[in-house]
Amino acid sequence: MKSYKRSTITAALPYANGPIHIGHLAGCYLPADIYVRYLRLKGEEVAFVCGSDEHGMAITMKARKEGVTPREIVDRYHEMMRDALAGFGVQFDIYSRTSSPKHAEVASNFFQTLYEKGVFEARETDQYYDPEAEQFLADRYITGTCPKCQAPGAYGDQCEKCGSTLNPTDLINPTSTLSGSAPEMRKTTNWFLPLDKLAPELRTYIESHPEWKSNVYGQCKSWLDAGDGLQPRSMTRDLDWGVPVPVEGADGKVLYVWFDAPIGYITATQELFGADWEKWWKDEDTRLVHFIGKDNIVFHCLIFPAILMQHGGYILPQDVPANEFLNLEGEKLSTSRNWAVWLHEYLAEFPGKQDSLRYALCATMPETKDNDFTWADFQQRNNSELVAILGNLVNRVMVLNHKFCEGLVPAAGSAPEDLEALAAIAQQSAKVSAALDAYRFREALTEAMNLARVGNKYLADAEPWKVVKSDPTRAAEILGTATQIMAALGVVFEPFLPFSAAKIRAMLGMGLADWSLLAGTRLVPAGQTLSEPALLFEKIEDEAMDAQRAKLVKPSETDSQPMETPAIPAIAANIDYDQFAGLDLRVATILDAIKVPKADRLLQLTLDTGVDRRTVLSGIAEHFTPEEVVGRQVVLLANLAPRTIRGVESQGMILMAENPETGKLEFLQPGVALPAGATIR
Ligand code: B3M
Ligand code: ZN
Repeated sequence: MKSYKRSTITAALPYANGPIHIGHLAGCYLPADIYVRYLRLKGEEVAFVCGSDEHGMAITMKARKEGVTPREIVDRYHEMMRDALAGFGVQFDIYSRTSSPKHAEVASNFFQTLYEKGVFEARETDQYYDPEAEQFLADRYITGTCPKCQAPGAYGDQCEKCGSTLNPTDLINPTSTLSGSAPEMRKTTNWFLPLDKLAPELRTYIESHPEWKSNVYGQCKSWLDAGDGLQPRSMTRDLDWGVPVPVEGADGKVLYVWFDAPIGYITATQELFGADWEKWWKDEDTRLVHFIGKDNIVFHCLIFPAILMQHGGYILPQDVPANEFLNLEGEKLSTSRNWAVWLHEYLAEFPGKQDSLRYALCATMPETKDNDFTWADFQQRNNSELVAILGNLVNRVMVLNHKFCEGLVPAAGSAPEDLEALAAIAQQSAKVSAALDAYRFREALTEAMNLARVGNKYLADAEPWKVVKSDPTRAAEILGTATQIMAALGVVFEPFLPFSAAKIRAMLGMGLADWSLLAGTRLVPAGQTLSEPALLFEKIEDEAMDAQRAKLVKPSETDSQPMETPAIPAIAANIDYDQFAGLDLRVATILDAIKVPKADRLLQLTLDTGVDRRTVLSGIAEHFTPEEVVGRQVVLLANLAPRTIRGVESQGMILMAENPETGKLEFLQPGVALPAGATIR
C-alpha cells in the first residue's frame, strides 16, 4: 500500500433536523472516532472534521411541520447534535455547520469554477409548481395516489406503501402539501452534472479500489453497471433555503444539498487550519477517508469524486468504509415513530456510562450487513464482559497491589507463564491493529477484550492471593505481570472506551497513551505509585432495561406537535363484487386480552366467533389496555390466512377505524348487541 503523511478523516454531516440516535453513532461517528483515536495513538497526523448538514429538504420539511423557520430548526439541532457527540467522546477537531457564510462562499466558488469550466448542462424541465404557495414543489411536497398499488398518500419520489420509486408526474391526483391545491406544470432551468459522460473516469477510479469493503465496492459497481448507467443529476434546486446559485438567471434557486454538503468537509478544514488547509485536500500524500452510512455511498463514491475531478487540484477519497444499518429490538429505527435510543437521553439517563454504549455498539456494529441492537444484548455485554472481564481484572490488580504491594507497581516476573502472558500484549495489539487497519471494528474489539481474558486467566491460574501466604516475592511478581497487562489495556482500549481507558491509565500513573508502548512488556515502571482503585463499570439491572424498552412506545415529542391538517385518503381503486364476497366478516366477542411480551403494540385476544374460539393478535396495545377491550363486540375478518407472530398464531384480523385527526384506532361495533357469529355483508 502507498504510504502517506497524513489523514483527513470525515464523518457524515448529520442533517440538523432532529437529535442523534444510536443508529447514527454506530453507523459512522463511533467507527470514525475509534479509527481516529487509533491513528493518533500511533502518532499520525490526522484532521477529523465534521459538522451539521443544515440545508436541503430534510430541514425545510421539519420547519414546515413545526411552523418555524429553517434557521430555528438548524440552530436547535446543531447544538444538540454537537453536544451529544461530544458527550460520547467523539473527538472531532472541528464540528462546523453548512449554514455559515464561510461555507456559502466556499460552496458557491466551487460551483462557479465548475460552471465556468462548462461542466454543467443547463436543462429546462417541466416541474410541478404550487400557484398558491408560489413555489416549485420538490418531490416530497407532492402527494397523490400511487399508480402502482393505488394507495393514497404516496410521495412524488416514492410510495411508502408498496415501495415503488416514482416521479411526481406518475401520481394520480397530485396535491401540493404546502397549500393543498392541485399543482400546475411550469418550466424551470436547472444545472445538471453529466454523470453519464463522467462514468468512464468514475469507473476507472472505483475499479482502482478493489480493496474497499465489499458492500461499498459492490454498490458502486452496481450503479456503474446499471442498465441505463449513471444519469445526469441536477446540482440546483428550486428552493428558498440553501446556498444561492451564483449564476445569472438563477434567482430563487439554491445548490442541491448533496452538492454543498460534502464541500462542507472542505469548509470545515479551512476553518480549522486557516491558510494552512490545502495540504489536507490537495497533497497526494494525504489520505482522505469518509465514514458514512450505506445510504450515502453513491454521493461519496461517485458524485463527490466527480465534482472533485471536474474542479481539479483535489485528492479523491482513498477509502469510504461505509456501514450498513442498525436496527433496534428487531425493527428499523424510526425518528417519526420514536423507535430509537437518543444519545442525549442516554447521556442523561446513564451518566458516566458512555463506554458501555460505545462497547455494545461497536460489538454489534453493522459492518457488513444490517444488525440489531437490543437492550438485552447491551445489558449482557455490560455485565458479562465489561464488568466481569475487563472491570474484574482491573479491580483485582488494583486491590491486590494495594493489599500486598503497598500501593506500588511491583516488578513483573520472568517465569515461563509470566513471559507467555506478557507476550500476549504484543500479540493481541497486533491483531487489534490489523483489524482496525482494515476497518474491522468488531474483530478489533474482540481481540482487545481477549487481552483482558488472558489477564484474568493468568491471575486465576497463578493465584497470587494464595501464593502470598508462602511466597510473597513470587506473589508480587505475579501482580507485577498482571499490572503490565492492565497497563496495556489502558492503551489498547483507548480508541474504543476512551473514558475507561483514561481511568485505567490514571490509576497506574501513566501519561498519555501511545500505541508503541504495546510492542514492549514494561509499560509502567516498577515502583511507581498507584492511585486508589476507581470503579470502571457498574452492573446494569433489569429494571433499567425494562424502563428503556417501555419508552420505545411512547409517542415522540415531535409527533405530539400539532400535525398538518390531516389528509383524508382518497378512495382506493375499484374491486369487483367477488373480491368483496370472499371476505368472511363476523361479529365476535372479546373474551380475554393479554399483552404480548416484548411486542409493545400487540394485544393477544381470545375471541368467541360463534363458531369457535380463537386467538387473534391485534396491533392496538398503544390505544387500549387489555381491561378496556374485554367484553367488547368487534368485527372480525374471519377467513384471513393464519399468521404466526412472535410465536403465536393469529387467526384473523379485527377491523379498526383510524381517526384521521388523532391517528387513534377505534373499534367497529354493531349498533345493537348481536349474537357472536353474526355475518356482515
Ligand atoms: N446529511 C445525509 C445523512 O445524514 C447527509 C450526509 C451528508 S455528508 C456530506 O444521512
Ligand atoms: Zn404504491
